[in-house]
Amino acid sequence: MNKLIYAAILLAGTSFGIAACSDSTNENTEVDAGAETIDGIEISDARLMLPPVAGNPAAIYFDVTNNGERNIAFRSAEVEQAGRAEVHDMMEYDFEMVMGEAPPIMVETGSTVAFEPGGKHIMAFELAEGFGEGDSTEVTLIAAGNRRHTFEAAAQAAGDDR
Ligand SMILES: [Cu+2]
Repeated sequence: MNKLIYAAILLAGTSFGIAACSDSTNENTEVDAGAETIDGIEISDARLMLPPVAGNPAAIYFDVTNNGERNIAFRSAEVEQAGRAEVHDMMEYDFEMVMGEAPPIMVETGSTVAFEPGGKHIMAFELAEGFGEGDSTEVTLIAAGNRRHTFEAAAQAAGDDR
């Protein structure tokens, strides 16, 4: 019950509604659950920067472009090779820039939002044992209505060119 109310509030607060949700069920005809995509969403330059110290979280960067007809707000993320993931942004706190969990990230139709060092990123905690340079993982951006867009990100060693 609480979940339903929460979803209704989220839908009310964004510019897409029930129609957008029913669209996505029609699109999801692929068999592989890992190949979920949202029409019009394109990801480029995806990479996962391994932490300099093993056991620390990794940061995932990419550009997300919305060529679809509706604005879309991504609220959370999942990373296959990590125990959990959070969407982070840098914000000023006590005169210093610190990272913290970001509010839903709006990608307006026709625009690109950069997840990049010093800005928005996906933080991947508890990386799978043995996951390292040259490996890749599925990353899923999740929008309201549990619409999911999955892409691959390859791991780069800390200190590599970001
Ligand atoms: Cu972070």
